[in-house]
Amino acid sequence: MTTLCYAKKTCSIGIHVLMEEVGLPYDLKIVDFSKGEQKTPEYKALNPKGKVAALVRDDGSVLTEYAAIAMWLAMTNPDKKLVPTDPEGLARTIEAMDFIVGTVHMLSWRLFRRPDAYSDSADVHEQLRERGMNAMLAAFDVIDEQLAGKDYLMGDFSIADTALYYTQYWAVDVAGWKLPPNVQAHYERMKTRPSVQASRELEGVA
Ligand SMILES: N[C@@H](CCC(=O)N[C@@H](CS)C(=O)NCC(=O)O)C(=O)O
Repeated sequence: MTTLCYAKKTCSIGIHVLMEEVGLPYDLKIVDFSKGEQKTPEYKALNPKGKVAALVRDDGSVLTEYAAIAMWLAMTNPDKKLVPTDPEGLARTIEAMDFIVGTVHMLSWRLFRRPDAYSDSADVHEQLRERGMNAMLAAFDVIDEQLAGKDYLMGDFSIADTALYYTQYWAVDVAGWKLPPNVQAHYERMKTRPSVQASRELEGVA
């Protein structure tokens, strides 16, 4: 059975939502970051990057990287309509996901959360955190404009929305920031989806 390797409060929550959207049986394997399990030889044998999410598929092969996993789930379950199929819609979905994973997550949130990864000087960590926060809030302003007049990033729900969802979770539930109005409304809308509710319950997220 397909197994999702996940860690609580991480970007894997977005893939977890997609597993629920797909609706097929799957297993969950928790990777406990508090015990450093992502860096153990056992886990690195599975994913040498030492990161989540990782998806172990029926044939034993492992898929990593948010956009790749999301796209594979969408394309192997076409009846769920998780990604537009026309060239413009597909390109726009990748555009939105790349911005969220590359800019909101990797360039902004990581700087806010892990300033120690960028400098050994503890005296600049607060400044780096502030830069990360400002970059993330500026990125949400861009997304806010994209969401104007729409329920979801592509109009209809798609894999881009679950990427946005995990960054919204961090901004609101972890950092306590205020989101711009359309992004906040989108987050509330996401939380009404049974897939989001199920994944939150399974991960013990309030
Ligand atoms: N570009 C990767 C990022 C994956 C990633 O950074 N995951 C974080 C959790 S949000 C992780 O596993 N961090 C483990 C660590 O830094 O030790 C993706 O899109 O999946």
